Amino acid sequence: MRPERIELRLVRMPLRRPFRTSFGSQDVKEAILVRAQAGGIEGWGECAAGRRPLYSGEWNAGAWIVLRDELAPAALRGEPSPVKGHPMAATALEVALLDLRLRAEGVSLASHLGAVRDTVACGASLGIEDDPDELLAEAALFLERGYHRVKLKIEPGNDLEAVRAVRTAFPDAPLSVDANAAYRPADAEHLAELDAFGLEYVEQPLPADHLLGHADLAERIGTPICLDETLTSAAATAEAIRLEACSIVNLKVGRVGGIEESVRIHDLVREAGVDLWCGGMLETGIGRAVNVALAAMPGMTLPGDTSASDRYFAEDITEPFMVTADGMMRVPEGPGIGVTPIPALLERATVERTEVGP
Ligand code: OSB
Ligand code: MG
Repeated sequence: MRPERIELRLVRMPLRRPFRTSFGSQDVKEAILVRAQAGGIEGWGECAAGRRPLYSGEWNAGAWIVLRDELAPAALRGEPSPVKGHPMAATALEVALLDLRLRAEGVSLASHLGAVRDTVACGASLGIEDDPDELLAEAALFLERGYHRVKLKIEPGNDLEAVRAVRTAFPDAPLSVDANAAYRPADAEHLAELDAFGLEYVEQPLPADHLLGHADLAERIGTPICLDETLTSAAATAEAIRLEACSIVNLKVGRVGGIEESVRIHDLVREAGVDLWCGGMLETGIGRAVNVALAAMPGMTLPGDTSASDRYFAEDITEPFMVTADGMMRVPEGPGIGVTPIPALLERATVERTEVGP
């Protein structure tokens, strides 16, 4: 469906609590939203990039230009874009156009994806804390709320003690850790000390391009390895599985360049019998709706990083996503992604807006 109009918006929302990972700390969520219109219908997509290129090479200022000057003009002309890279920017546009089409057809994204459940099990990803008591309090909060898994961000110097404290307080809780690429192959012995804590997995211990490094590490530690940053496409995911660089896959639609690529990854991971779950990038309700639909697919075998809106924001820009007492979240049922920005909340969050020319 060829769009008649495309608008870009940059939204900024304060996070309720600073979110610190091995690559940095953020206290504000900033995201580009793509709004595509045709025949009186509109579709929305969210770009997962942040203010700075720290998780991957994409960042909002760059994504804005590539959307404004390349990706969106090509879509308005009804042409494929020749642009390489920029998967998060491309995803935002792809989702907006798909949302538009599915709304026109009256089909939900979840049913388009072949989703098999109407609620999904939620996990929470907790940032690094300077105060160990704060981390314990955060872990307690989410476990009491019924979240099905708590993931702790780690980095060299902020790892074993923090994990030990949480494990001691919650001997049976499903726990995992995420290093966001902060370790090196020489840290294998140190990482093997995580084996004592009965973790579900260690996520992305080594840099993204260390495919063989992860395969070697997997032979030296007992904790299963889950990959995130490394898995940028279906091809990369297939190679990681074949090399046994990971036994668990985190799928993020923005990291892999869109819904179509996500479906390919889902299908091949399922075929390989490897565990799969849906990651997150602190999305607003627009991106969260997509994640929740993906998390409802049949190959998703572990709880995702799909937390309630109020875990991130005092006020989301859509109707808030909520987690029930048993740690579950409803999959939107309406056409397309099933949610839209609430105009007053969107206006309040918008810091920049532009209409794209063909
Ligand atoms: O590595 O999964 C990650 C957030 C930003 C960038 C990278 C990651 C994360 C998270 C948060 O872990 C997941 C979420 O709650 O959205
Ligand atoms: Mg991760």
